[in-house]
Amino acid sequence: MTIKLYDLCGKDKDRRFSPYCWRIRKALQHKGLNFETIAVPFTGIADIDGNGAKTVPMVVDGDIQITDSFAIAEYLDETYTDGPALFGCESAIGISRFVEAWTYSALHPSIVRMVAKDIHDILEEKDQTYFRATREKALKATLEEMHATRDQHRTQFHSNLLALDLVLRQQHYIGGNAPSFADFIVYGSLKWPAECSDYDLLPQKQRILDWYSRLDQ
Ligand SMILES: N[C@@H](CCC(=O)N[C@@H](CS)C(=O)NCC(=O)O)C(=O)O
Repeated sequence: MTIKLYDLCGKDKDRRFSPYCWRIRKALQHKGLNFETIAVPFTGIADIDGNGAKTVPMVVDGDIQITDSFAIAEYLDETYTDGPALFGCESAIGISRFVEAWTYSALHPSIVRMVAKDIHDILEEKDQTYFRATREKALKATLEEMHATRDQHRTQFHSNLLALDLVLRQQHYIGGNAPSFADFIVYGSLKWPAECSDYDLLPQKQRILDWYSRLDQ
């Protein structure tokens, strides 16, 4: 049976820019599983299952329905044991939790401020109103204010990526010799601005650019 992945979209339904949904798209591809994506705008999330879902990704696999990208990855590894692993062992789950928290706390605050206005501009009107209201409240600045200071956030973002550059001096992937869910977490966060903005925010660090392009296939 084909797995369904509910995936955030812009006004153009082919515009998919959610970092969390990209993690799961990569995880499904990595495991060689058949899946289809279903485009959902911000204001359509609550209607996905008629149950008031709050976030995407949501994966539906037969009778199973799961939200939260990390829980989905754990489910896929536990259920589909034949394909390549996303974690492989208990400690990899624990370390991936650290990578998830690092990505959320060290990368996302700069990324969202650099591209919030660009995200707004690719949404349909109803979503634009929702996005502006929720993000301006959460980030305590208007989309235009964030846009005006995005070069400062890029400087901060580049210094926060030092940890990734240091790891890639030792190995090809965060997970070692092969990609794992930890790589997909960080990759998804860099794919997010690439899919919703023309702003050039990746650092000119060859190891990071090479790692990103190996995953971006
Ligand atoms: N912890 C969740 C976070 C998912 C999340 O925040 N998704 C965003 C899209 S990138 C969302 O659905 N936001 C809904 C909203 O802002 O109303 C996960 O890992 O799946």
